[in-house]
Amino acid sequence: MSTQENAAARYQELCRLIHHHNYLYHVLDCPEIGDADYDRLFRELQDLEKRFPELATPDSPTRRVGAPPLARFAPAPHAIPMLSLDNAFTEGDLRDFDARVRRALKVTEAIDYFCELKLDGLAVSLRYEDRRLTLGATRGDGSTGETITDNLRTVRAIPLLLHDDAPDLLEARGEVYMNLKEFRALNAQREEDGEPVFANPRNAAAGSLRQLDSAITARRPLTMACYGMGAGAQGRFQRHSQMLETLRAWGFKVNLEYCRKACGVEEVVAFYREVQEKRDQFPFEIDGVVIKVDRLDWQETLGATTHAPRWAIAWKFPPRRAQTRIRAVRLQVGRTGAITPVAELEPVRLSGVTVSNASLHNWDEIARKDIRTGDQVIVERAGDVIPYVVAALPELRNGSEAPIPLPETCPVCGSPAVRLKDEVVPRCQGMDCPARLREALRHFVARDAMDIEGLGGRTIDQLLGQKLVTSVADLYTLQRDTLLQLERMGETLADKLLNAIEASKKRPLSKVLNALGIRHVGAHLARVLAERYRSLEALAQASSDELQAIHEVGPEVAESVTAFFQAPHNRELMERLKQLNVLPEPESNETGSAFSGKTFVFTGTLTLMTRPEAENLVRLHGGRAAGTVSKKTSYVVAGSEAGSKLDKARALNLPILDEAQFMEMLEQAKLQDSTK
Ligand code: 3B9
Repeated sequence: MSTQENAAARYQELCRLIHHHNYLYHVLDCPEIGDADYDRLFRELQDLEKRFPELATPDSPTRRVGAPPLARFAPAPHAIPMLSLDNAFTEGDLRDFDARVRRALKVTEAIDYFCELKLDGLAVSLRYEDRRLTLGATRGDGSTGETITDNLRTVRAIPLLLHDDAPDLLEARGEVYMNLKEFRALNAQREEDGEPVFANPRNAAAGSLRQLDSAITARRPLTMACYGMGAGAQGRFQRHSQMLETLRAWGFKVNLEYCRKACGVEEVVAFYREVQEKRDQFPFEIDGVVIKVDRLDWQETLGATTHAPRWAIAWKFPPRRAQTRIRAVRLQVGRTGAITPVAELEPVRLSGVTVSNASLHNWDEIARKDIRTGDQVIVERAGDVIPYVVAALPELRNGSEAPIPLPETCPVCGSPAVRLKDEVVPRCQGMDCPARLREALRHFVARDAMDIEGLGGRTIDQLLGQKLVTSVADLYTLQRDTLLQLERMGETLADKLLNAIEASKKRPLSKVLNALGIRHVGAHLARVLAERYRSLEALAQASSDELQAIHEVGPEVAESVTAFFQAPHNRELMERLKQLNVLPEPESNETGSAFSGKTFVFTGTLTLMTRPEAENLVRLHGGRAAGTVSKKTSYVVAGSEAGSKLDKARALNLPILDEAQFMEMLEQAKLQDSTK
């Protein structure tokens, strides 16, 4: 045998061994060899791939350390949608669900349910072709996610290669998450490195999966458990539980040991109570249990709405609470001048993280709950949201507690703080308030605004402290020498920052509009406005009536926009930005745009793909898919047995395509968009 053939044989053997030990460790949780032996095998494989690069395959275990960084994530249309779950919050909700199920199925006896844990992570979909992982995607909006295959390959619990008996095409779905132990270790390390810590395991998992550089994902302790299938299940199973067992047999991690078959609603309730009781003992964070009708034929009969199956429900746990004391109350001034009270707490642990601040919302809430500085209080944290003070415990007072007064002046600049009649918080009226400017700057440079990377809170504070910036426009006058005088600012960093500032002069109009922080105009409305107007000048001239003619723009938004552009200091700001060459670009479609501005309506039965698939492909190329035919429809695609929509299209004299013509257009669009 030649060296080459030897190498190939050893390569295959090593891949097989490493896959096997990976599986034992990360999926089954029962390793057969120690870390050192595993590392030896792994290094031998790496070495072999270095010497014989032609041997390396995409599903090599070495790929788990990451691939070259991407410029962006490609859209990943889901042929079968990734649905979410309806929620139950009380036992009554659960009983209603059971009643609905039995009524729809016309069944009087107890239903077999399959109960699972609801892991607090991120839903992903994994596609396998010929048993190899070919596509990994996020859920996105359920019909289109993002392609994150390189990132998912780094997750050790995700098989790169399925066992022999798996079907040729398979889509597994489940949750990527982080175990609490690893989450705490990761945060401890970040704290040590001076990096911001993650608020919870879910954010840590999300932040890790969102990396364009999969080498970063590879260093994060992610894992994944499956709870269902997209493609590949058809006609193969009778029961959901059987499908999960089979997924496990094919190589996936399925948390079956935490699941339970429950016959009838009483057993479901018992399961829920048991799990809630043990909530703190699981190695991962859960936010409830998921209850599914086990029989797949019944699932089919029950069907789904556009957003969730009717055969499943998530029964959520109440948010976690803890008791602690309010040490002091700090007043925060936002970018609109809103002054909000924040309680500084004696640190307390709550669902795996230390909480030392909690929102008090506003003075109406403070009065209603009679909260005082020094009080013992109950704090609550539901999912991702900031912890807040639920209630005070007045019976624990010792007399030293003090009421929280409504401020009459801004705590930062001393300007009058005025509470308007419809508002819940007082607002600082100072136009030059440093706190407002600080928040305005932070908002201005944020990712979905001007996206000026490298301009973090600390640098902003330095710039403000030295009065180098007194308006967002001043960012564009910063000189290299000035920056270099700042603490911790080296040449590399200064140049990077200057480049980022320069690049931000040409952001899409929607980002610039968002950056300006016009009241009621967030990222979404900014896009809506930017699609209608081509420049800031054009928008500045729009009347309130004209604005209200836009779908989604009501009187409040319209007034806010016109008021913004009428205010003299905003006019000055616009003028200055223009002089400094900050010239927003008219909106264009970032991804595929062959169909940009075109609206498609599908009617009748398609044979080559499903309607959601076809609609996703239209969107992928920048077009819109609508459900009803109107004058604004660009094309009607008619499958067989098309009905009234086709008649209407004829009546309106719209272009009508058959399926083959549509496929041809799609091919053209693919070509056009791929050469961009
Ligand atoms: C199309 C657990 C979670 C979960 C389902 C879960 C989240 C979602 C779900 C998955 N934990 N289980 N299960 N333990 N966090 C049940 C919503 N299922 C689907 O997404 C789904 C999608 C389906 C059926 C189920 O069928 C259709 C096919 C074509 C069109 C419409 C529906």
